[in-house]
Amino acid sequence: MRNCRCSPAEASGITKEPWHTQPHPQPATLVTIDEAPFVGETPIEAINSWLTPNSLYYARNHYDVPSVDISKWELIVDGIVENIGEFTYSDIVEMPSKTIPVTMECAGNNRTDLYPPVSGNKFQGGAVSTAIWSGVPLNLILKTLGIGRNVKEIIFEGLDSGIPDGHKKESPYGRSLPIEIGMHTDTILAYEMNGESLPVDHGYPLRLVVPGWYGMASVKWLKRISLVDYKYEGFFQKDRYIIEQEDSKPLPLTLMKIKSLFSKPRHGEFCKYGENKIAGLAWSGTGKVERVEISDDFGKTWSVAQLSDLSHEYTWQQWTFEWEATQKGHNTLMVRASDDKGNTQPLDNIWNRLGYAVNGVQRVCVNIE
Ligand SMILES: Nc1nc2c(c(=O)[nH]1)N[C@H]1C(S)=C(S)[C@@H](COP(=O)(O)O)O[C@H]1N2
Ligand SMILES: [Mo]
Repeated sequence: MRNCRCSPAEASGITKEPWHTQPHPQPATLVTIDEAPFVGETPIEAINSWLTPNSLYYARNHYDVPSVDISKWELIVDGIVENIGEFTYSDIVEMPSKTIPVTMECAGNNRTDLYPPVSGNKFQGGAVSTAIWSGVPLNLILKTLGIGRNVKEIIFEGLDSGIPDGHKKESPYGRSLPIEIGMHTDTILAYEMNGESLPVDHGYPLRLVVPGWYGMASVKWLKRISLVDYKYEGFFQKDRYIIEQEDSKPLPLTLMKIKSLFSKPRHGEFCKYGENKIAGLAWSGTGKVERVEISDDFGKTWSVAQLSDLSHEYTWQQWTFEWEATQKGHNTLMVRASDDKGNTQPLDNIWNRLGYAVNGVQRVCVNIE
């Protein structure tokens, strides 16, 4: 186990920067991970509030962002349906809507914590955000059209397309969901994000939002939805967003794993000798966050943190803890969350070639004056 994320040299070199006595400047933009197509993560300093402003919500684009002429845009719903659906933007916004706050994490978040390093977007911890989404429940549209017999999956196709790695043919970004997930009352086609019209980077004019799932499921810039009686095997279903396993079939990623983070203190910060109020966030797609624990002795003992009452089914929760620093100099703090389905974060990250679902216990190193 790597006890500390800073090397001894780095630890001894933690210097008293002027910023530590002043409020952190709030960066106004995303941290660029890739320029074309644009990929950006929320700056670590901004991951301290329950809701993420649209301008700081992480963005993960596989291809160039499509621009849409709304007067020509249409959503097609076809496949095994009694009536094929064609919806204009105004058809969609006039239907009964639902508003749900959701925490969404990219499956590649914290990929840079893996050792040996893996290829892929170099996300640190900022590819996770929370927004309040409004849109039409997908089941409402499907029920109106009439679902045919033997439907197994729903395929969602985006307007963005390109040539996936190692392939020759161009294909759109596409993903499928089991019919039961698509029919869940909280699976929505969203056209609003935090009360604003969906920003272009986040899927304007319409995107899928699948609460509890890693971000890849929530297809942006929707063009077509097809009901099928087979297993969809597109690139982003079969070749990506899977955990490869020795001697057995790859595991497709679905629900977000239990995870937690520190928003205060940050790695490398100074803390007081004695009482310090520390805080952070915890979330899980597999259940309700039930317990958050803190350790300052490399996991030998754990103390329970306070969880905020505010509890939406699909969002992260804030936690706080009064930490008594009894040892001057360099200290390592660890945070570990568990959910009500018995899932707990592992002490160490589980390495996988594509660098997904990294949810090992996070550590911060602090200096006590
Ligand atoms: N059409 C389309 N949908 C997409 C993607 C994409 O590249 N194209 N990226 C997916 C991935 S991997 C994630 S993590 C989320 C990110 O959504 P955001 O950019 O709004 O944060 O969108 C998903 N939906
Ligand atoms: Mo992602």
